[in-house]
Amino acid sequence: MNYFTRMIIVAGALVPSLMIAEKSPVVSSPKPNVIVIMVDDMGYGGVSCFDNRNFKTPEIDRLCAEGMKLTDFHSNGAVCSPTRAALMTGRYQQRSGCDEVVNADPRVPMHHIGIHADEWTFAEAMQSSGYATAIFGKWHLGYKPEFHPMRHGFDEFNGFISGNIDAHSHMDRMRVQDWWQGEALKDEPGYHTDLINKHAVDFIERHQSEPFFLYVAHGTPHSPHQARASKIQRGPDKGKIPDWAPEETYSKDRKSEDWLIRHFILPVDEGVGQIRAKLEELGIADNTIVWFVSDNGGTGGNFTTSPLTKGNKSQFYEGGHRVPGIVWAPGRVTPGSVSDELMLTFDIMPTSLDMSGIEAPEGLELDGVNLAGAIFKNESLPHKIRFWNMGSKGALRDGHWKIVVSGSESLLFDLEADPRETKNIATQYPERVTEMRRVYDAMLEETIADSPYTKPEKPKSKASKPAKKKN
Ligand SMILES: [Ca+2]
Repeated sequence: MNYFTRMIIVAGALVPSLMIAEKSPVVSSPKPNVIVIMVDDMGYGGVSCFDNRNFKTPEIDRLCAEGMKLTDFHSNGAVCSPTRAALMTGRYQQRSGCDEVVNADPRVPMHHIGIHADEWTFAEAMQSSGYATAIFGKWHLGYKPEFHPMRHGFDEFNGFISGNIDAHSHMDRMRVQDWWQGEALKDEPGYHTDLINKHAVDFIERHQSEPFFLYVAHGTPHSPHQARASKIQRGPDKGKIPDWAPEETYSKDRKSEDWLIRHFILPVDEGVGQIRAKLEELGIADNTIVWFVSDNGGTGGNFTTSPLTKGNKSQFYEGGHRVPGIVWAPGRVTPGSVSDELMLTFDIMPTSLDMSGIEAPEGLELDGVNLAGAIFKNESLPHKIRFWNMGSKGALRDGHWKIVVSGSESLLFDLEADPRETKNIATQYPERVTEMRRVYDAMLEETIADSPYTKPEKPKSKASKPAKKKN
């Protein structure tokens, strides 16, 4: 049991007896349904079954209590687009050239990059195997028509391309209307989370008798932070409360520090409950696997960071990429089980492909691994080394050892002895640091070589500054 499991149990979020529940048999069923629910900018402190000390998230907690809690689950990126590229390709985001945030501003070079037509995506793989496929919510993998989700294996799309939109007016931060229905830019009135939930449940209902792959990509709790009854922040109706806004029910105390975030996150929690209830109502829960993950760590402004982890979004300390991870699969996953195995976003695709009997095209090697043994049988995974990078910053994990890289500097942490990364012990282990840095540099060089893009050179005066983290 590692520090994170221990601390979570101490915090009372899990009943320890659940952890020793008997193993469930693995049900062998062809083409199980796959649902990936991805929240945006939610750190370890975002849900109460992990470390939310401010309020409860009952439906997500129920998913966790009935499924497996992944205590060492990490987003591939410390910001939005890179993690989403890794999810969609099963590979390090450097290979698809989507290793930085796709920017909403057309004057910025990173506005024009996106997921290349040559990529073999998660959705394409599932679609080609007879799955109905849909994404509802945030795409954030490029603005050009060739980057659109409908060109990358999705049959259906209701949502947005940008890194964030106004929850009501659906305008991005450049004040551009950004709500799509399929390939058409066409608004739908409603609070973004409610629209995503509605479409997800409707899609499940319509495809109950065939295998489906559903990507539920919430824009919450990314800024702008808006509850259902919050004012519109962007567009001609700025300052108004939308007609459709219902009365808030979770708390009347608007003075409470977490009021806004509570009312922002709990509609997502409701949606998780609606999805689970619909699967059970239709009798397809035992042939469905639901993943609940975040795309990067929390921000100070959304109160989802956790004192169990250091740092936050855009950083390569644990707070930037160690995120809540849950897998729920009745009959397959032991209820209340916990896995301390190191897992990353890009492992979800190879795990799903294996379960559905889909093989990658010849010559294509995925970086992610099949997690089936860990999540269905609670087995240990083979040892693996993992890296994170954006610009001049990054990290490398080798077992419980981790280096955090900034330019030419490498800090060393022992996550077993020091999970909060408080003591840089690089000077005590110079040979280990040198070797881990060598591996980091080699992995970065090898993956970037696959990128279809030549990155624009950054002005030298800014080379040592932190990478832009907007969005
Ligand atoms: Ca994000």
